[in-house]
Amino acid sequence: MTAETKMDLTPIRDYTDKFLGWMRGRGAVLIVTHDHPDPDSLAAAMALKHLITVKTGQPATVAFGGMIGRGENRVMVEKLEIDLVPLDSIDLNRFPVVCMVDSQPGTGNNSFPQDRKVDLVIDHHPLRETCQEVHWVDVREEYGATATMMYEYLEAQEVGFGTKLATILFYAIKSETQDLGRDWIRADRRAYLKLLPLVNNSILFDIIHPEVPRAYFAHFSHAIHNAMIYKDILVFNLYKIDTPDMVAELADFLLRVDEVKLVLGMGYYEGVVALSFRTLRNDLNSGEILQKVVAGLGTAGGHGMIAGGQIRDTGGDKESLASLEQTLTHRLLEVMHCYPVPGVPLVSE
Ligand SMILES: [Mn+2]
Repeated sequence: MTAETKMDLTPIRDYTDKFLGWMRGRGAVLIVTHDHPDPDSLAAAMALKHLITVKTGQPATVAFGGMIGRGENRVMVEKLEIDLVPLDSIDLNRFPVVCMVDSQPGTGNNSFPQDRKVDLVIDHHPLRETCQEVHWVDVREEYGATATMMYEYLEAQEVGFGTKLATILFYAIKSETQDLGRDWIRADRRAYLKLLPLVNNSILFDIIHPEVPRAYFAHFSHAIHNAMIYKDILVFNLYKIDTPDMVAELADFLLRVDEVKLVLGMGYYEGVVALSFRTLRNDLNSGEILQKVVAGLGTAGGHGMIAGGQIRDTGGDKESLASLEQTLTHRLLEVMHCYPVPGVPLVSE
């Protein structure tokens, strides 16, 4: 064993022993992901389900809000047989135990009713006050992925798992940290390296290179053509979209523009404006910046270099969305102390 892979799992074993002991015999378990779940929340949920099933024998159901839109995620759910149901399709009273992964109560990015009790939270986003009401809380803000925490749980409990779950966990760490290039720590690298030999690389290839509909390219085209650059900040507006996670995908894509260090993107899906914020600067706190930008309008949260947000109860027509873009741009420039600065289009014909 090299120094890199060595780790004292005793505290994690003790903690997981305790909550598994508490859970044992309490009945059906519900595991909630954040809305429009990404690979990290899906992986964490599937790993927790596996852990609970093996260790307690209790049935566990994974439920999500929103939709699974992104091509990579759809291929992942299909090929890796990820078994999950929409949150609004189940009777919540059937579940005496509720767990939440990669999210926390009251963040605005999950659809679990706020007046209902959550028993266990596993997350790597900044700790929220609402977790004071939660019995079992493991929030490690420094971790790059919740999947890394779940890998450590399985390891500490000596629970074996197959190539499918290994591939899910590996892909989660890979995509969430962009191959250990963004917001990662040694623990993520350790889990990534330990999972690598267990991965089904043919399925992994299919996930990374999914077939996508023509509409996917239309979103790219819209974003590229209406993106505006203000100094080193790029803002784009997708207006109405059919897959909310397109905003995050395009935010990552447009962050590659050489003079750009910050990207804010927005898109409207079923009554909610989805926001994505990305930066290459590691001296900034993306979650806090986006929270200031949406103050009084919506909710936001995130890590150092990536953040997401939601604005509800807003018009979905072109004028309302254009005016919201103006408001958010103005606020972001003020937060970054560079208002006013003229905007120039990313591309000009
Ligand atoms: Mn995550």
